[in-house]
Amino acid sequence: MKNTIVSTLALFAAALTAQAQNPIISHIFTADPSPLVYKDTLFLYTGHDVATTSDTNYKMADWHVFSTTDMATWKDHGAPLSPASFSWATGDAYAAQCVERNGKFYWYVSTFHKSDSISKGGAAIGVAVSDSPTGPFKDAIGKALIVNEMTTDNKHAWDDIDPTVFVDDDGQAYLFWGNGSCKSVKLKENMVELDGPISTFKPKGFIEGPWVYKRNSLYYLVYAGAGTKPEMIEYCTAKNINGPWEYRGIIQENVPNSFTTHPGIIDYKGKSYFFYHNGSLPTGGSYRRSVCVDEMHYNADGTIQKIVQTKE
Ligand code: FUB
Repeated sequence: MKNTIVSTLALFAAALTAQAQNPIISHIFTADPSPLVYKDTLFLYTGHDVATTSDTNYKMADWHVFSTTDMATWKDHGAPLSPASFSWATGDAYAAQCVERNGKFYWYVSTFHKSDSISKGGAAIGVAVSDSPTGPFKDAIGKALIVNEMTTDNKHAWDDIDPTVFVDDDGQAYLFWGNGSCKSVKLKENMVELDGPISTFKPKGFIEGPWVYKRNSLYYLVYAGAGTKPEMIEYCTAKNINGPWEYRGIIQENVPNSFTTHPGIIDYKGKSYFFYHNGSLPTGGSYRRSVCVDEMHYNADGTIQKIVQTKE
């Protein structure tokens, strides 16, 4: 009887909490969250930091998938994709986003191009495809979708990272990405070919990590910016996906113990959620980050209220 009461109370407490403690993934280090709702499930695609505490740069081995149906328990589906899945790629698994279209799942990733006849190397964006949100995924086109070149001083150019894909109500898909400036291009209906010229623009404070979506006919461009360092999350809105983008302010201040943060926004079961990462796990830091989530709220005019970062 006593056990029954204890477990009933535990269930009641869990229902009241209805959200896991932050960071929501604690058995590995995760970064650059990208949520996707498919049917009744929220899938979360993340990067995977494997740097040691003495490393002074990123080491990101692969991309992971997690899922939840209650925002409290997260199932780890492993790492169905890594730079090694792309024959043309080498190096680290930077930020990525998976979107669904017509029952297929397209995972846009940032990594690096090998030095070959196509490129002298540098940041590049690829796309993998699967019939299932948890994979198996394979390179959709056998080459980079967006490929950069070394700069003249032989350093990697950083422009071509952090893809986000948005499919508008009329079916037109757009790829946004960038570091330093933001770039956008239309995608063909097959989701794996560009459909027109690339536009480049500079939202106020923009550093990297764009996330594009639409709510009540208003387009949102949320990104990691640097009003001060380390990064904060800022955003613009527009009545047209091609802009002009109006700067609307900061929605998340610096996060604990990480230079970067990275937005991922989704509505699920009647609530809006803001995913990001910080370095708050024991032994965590800028290269050992952890994905978190907090509820987000809009004002009546569509502006976003400041995110309250919680531990629970
Ligand atoms: O995870 C590596 C880089 O850090 C991402 O590409 C950026 O958005 C930042 O989160």
